Amino acid sequence: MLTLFHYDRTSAAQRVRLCLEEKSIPWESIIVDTALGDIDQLPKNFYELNPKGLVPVIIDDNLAIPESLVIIEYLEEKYGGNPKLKPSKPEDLAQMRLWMRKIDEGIHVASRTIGVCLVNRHIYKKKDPGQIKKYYKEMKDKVRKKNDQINIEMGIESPLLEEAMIEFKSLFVEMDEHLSKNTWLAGDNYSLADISFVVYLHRLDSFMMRPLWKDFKYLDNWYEKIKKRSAYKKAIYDWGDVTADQRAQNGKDAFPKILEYWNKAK
Ligand SMILES: N[C@@H](CCC(=O)N[C@@H](CS)C(=O)NCC(=O)O)C(=O)O
Repeated sequence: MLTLFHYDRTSAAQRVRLCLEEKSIPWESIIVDTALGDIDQLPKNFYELNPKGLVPVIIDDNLAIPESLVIIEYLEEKYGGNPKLKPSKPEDLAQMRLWMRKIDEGIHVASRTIGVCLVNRHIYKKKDPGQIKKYYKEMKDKVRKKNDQINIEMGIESPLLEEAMIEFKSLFVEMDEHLSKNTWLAGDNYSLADISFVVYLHRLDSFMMRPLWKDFKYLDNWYEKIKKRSAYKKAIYDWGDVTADQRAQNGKDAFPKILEYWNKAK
């Protein structure tokens, strides 16, 4: 059976779970949660599965695959079935991939920035400093490490947080404009593109930031529609989020500053 390494609230693994649940692919769960700063949670051979040491990773037929966007395309190709999550027309497929590229081009990093500035930095401060030092010593992605250092030090005053909000606003403007003329992001049906982005709306929503996009009605309707899918409940809500209360509280506290960044962005 397919194995997924993941934890409750990770946006990258949420999209893999969304895909697995949409297609009713049987899978078994292995929780690997280093996000609160405890690198000892990594299984011993984990770097062989993913040299970056991050989740999600799947193991399917003895093959280990990291990177959520690669995994979900693999699942679509390997398991097919219903619903089909990839458009058939080449032009729609190109559009799906163009949307998805934005994630690795900056959106995922922007999402981590928001998380570190609002929540992780507060959690890390309460941990044993030796443990956090080890966590960062082992971190393979140097850009991630550098960004985290700035975000931990500066919190909501971090210039990276302002950039992250600008990035999200420009994404949401583009999505809203597209969704004003189309039901889904790529082609006529729900696809991997929709799955890939909805997890970030869920993330911002968990920070109580949904009022930011209240005027983007096409985007908000799209979000509402996806949340009603039964796979969404299984993949997102049923797994929960151990940091939910802190996320909601810190998000509310930071909202005036977040709104200031949001309103400054074009
Ligand atoms: N580009 C990767 C990003 C993976 C990633 O950022 N994973 C995060 C969770 S969303 C993680 O493993 N975090 C653990 C940590 O921060 O220690 C993907 O799409 O799979």
